[in-house]
Amino acid sequence: MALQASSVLPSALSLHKEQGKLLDTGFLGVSLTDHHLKSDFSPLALKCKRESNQRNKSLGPIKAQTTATTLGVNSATGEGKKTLRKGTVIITGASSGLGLATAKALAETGKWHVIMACRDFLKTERAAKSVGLSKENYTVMHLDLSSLDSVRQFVDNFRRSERPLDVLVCNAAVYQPTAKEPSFTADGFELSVGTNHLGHFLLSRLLLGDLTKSDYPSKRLIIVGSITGNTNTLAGNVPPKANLGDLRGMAGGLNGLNSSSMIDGGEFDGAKAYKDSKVCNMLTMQEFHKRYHEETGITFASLYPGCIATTGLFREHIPLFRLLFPPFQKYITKGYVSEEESGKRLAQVVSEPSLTKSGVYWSWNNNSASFENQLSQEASDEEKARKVWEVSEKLVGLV
Ligand code: NDP
Ligand code: PMR
Repeated sequence: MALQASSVLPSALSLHKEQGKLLDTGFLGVSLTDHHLKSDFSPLALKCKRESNQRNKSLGPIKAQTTATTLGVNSATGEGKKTLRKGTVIITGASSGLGLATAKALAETGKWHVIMACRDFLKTERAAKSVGLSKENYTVMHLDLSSLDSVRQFVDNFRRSERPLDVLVCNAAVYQPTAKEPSFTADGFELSVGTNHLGHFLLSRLLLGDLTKSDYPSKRLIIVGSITGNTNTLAGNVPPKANLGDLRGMAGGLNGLNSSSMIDGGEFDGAKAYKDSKVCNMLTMQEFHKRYHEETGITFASLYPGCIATTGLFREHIPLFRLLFPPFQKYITKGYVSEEESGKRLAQVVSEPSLTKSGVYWSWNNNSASFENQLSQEASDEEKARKVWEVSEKLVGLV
């Protein structure tokens, strides 16, 4: 049986000590010297990425930039001055953590109206107040990603608001590391993949036309990914590892009845289901880019915002994990970022003119400088991206 590192961090560490294998197999069975593993922050990787970033800055955004002077602008008063109109951004899961911090970072610029697309209205209103959002900068709209009906209803409601859609951020997620049995969405899909991937897949497919219509200078669709879905990193090699296999469970509907609840057809594992869902998120971004970037001019992007070890994502983890995870990330892996910093990062991907390149998985180095990161083999597998897309569109009823 695979070592369940996610079940409890310190005991996972001591297990290897007891077995005397720490030196042989490295940290949690992951060899630290394995040349296949690339730290996100390796100086060489950073240098290459910065160079390609520079190249792309000069080439990539031309199309979007040239439209900036004519589109998405308001003609201001008598002087004939033109200003960029306020952008509208939908952020799913904006009631806490990364989503809330991003809503705050964008709203306080005064340049964005944030649609907080959330399942709990009251919680979201309270959260908005707690971070000082002012009323004219946000609207709460109901969205439960674990129900395809709710996704469709959200899209209808949003259209009725008659706001343009300039940026969509697929951020919401659930993580069930301690669940012994799978739970399911309203449509019968395993909950993590159903919510984190399938709900967002339907949402973004339905809203693609709305984004395309936007006259904003740089319209974007952003799907939040993670390091833990990327097996070319140390974090991505902590068991259980992401692996979509041949998608047999997904093709069977992830319902745990006539098919497995896991994408690869294996036994249920909540931590793996989450990581698999993040691989789907990152593959979906690339498939969107391949199919629609040229035609629509939309920037499709994903990101790893850093390890925001204090968020509600870990609410179902055991208390000891929640206690030790933040200091572990702060002082040992040094991968920790505050919610505020992570919000600034995602806000950059939403609005920075320098981050208009499409098809990119963004990360940040220890100085908080963004760079184009490399996805694992599986998370950048074109054939898998196509298959995930095709199976997903069947599951959500688009074909
Ligand atoms: P939080 O738990 O703080 O935020 C998750 C949000 O998703 C909450 O607003 C939650 O709503 C919402 N949500 C959950 N289920 C649904 C649903 N069915 N319908 C609508 N909304 C739902 O976690 P984070 O801020 O950490 O996570 C945000 C994103 O960041 C996720 O995509 C995660 O994968 C990613 N990420 C997080 C990292 C971290 O270290 N924390 C690292 C890398 C990526 P509610 O408040 O109602 O529960
Ligand atoms: Mg990880 C550079 C090392 C690094 C980073 C950046 C993360 C991020 N983690 C790292 C290393 C390790 N983690 C190591 C060596 C271990 C073994 C002790 C370890 C363990 C661990 C656990 C048990 N880590 C975890 C868990 C979780 O339950 C979290 C998870 O997988 O959630 C899906 C998690 C995470 N580690 C991260 C990040 C960003 C997470 C959580 C969030 C996410 O990917 O969305």
